[in-house]
Amino acid sequence: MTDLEAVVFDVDGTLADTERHGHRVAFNRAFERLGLPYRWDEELYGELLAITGGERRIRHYLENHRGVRPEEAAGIARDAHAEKTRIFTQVVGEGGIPPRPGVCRLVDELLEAGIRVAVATTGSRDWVVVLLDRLLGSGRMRRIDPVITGDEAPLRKPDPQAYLLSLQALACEPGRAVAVEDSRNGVRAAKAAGMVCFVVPGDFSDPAELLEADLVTDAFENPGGAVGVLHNPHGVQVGPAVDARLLRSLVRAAAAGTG
Ligand code: XBP
Ligand code: MG
Repeated sequence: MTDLEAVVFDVDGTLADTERHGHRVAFNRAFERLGLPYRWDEELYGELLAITGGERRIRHYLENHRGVRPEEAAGIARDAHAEKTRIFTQVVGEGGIPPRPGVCRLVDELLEAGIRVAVATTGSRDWVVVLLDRLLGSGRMRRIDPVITGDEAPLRKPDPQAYLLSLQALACEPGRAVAVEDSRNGVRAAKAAGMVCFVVPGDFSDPAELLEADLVTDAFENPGGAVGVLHNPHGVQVGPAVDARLLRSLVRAAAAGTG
C-alpha cells in the first residue's frame, strides 16, 4: 500500500493570505520610494499573479503594460524588487499576517504522525524565513525541512524545480508526497513533479482553474462547520476538517488511480 511520507506546503496564499494586503502593498510602497509612477490595484494585481516571482512580475508589467525596453525593465525590476523585499520583510517581522485557520493544527498532526513536513515556495528567502517563523513559531520551524525558496529554485512555478528539490532533500518518491497549494501555477508545478496535490484556493485563485488537483476544499477548517469540497476526483471521504488521515487516504486513492 502507498503510504504518505511527506507533505510539502506552498507559502503565499496557502499558509497565509499574503498577496492582497501584503505583497501588493509592498510592491506599491517600493515603487513610491523609488519615485516610480506605478501603482497596482487589486484587479491588476490579480492578473499579474499569473507571473510568479516578484522580480519577474515587475519586469513583465514594465515590458507588457508600460512598453519599457527589456534591458531597462530588467534594471528597474531588480532595484524595485530589492526594495520590495526589504519592505515586505519588515511588514512580516511586525507579525501582522496570521496563518490560515487550521494550518498550525495540521502541521502538528502531521509531525506527530511521523510524516515529514517541508516548504516549497517561489518567494525570496529573506522574507520567507521571517514569515514562517512568525506564522508557525520557532518550535515547529526546527522540525520543518527542507525550506526551498525562490533563491534555491530560480525556475519559478509552474516549473516543478522547487518541488523536485524538496523531494530530493526528503529522499521521497513523488507519489508518497502531498503538495499543499492555493494557485494554478502551484498545482501545475506539483503535478509536473509527479506529486499528489491538495488545494485550498487562495484569495486570488479561481477554483475552476484548479481541476488538475487531486482534491480541493474551501478551507483547512471552518469555524462554522465542516469544510466544503470543491473538487474530489478520487472520491475520498472528507471529514469536518483537513487532517493527516485525509491526506493519507488521498495518497492511497491517487496511487490506486481512482477517479
Ligand atoms: C507566490 C509568488 C511570489 C510572491 C512574491 O507564488 O509568486 O512571487 O507573489 O514574492 P507561490 P517575491 O505561492 O506559487 O510560490 O517578491 O519574493 O518573489
Ligand atoms: Mg501560492
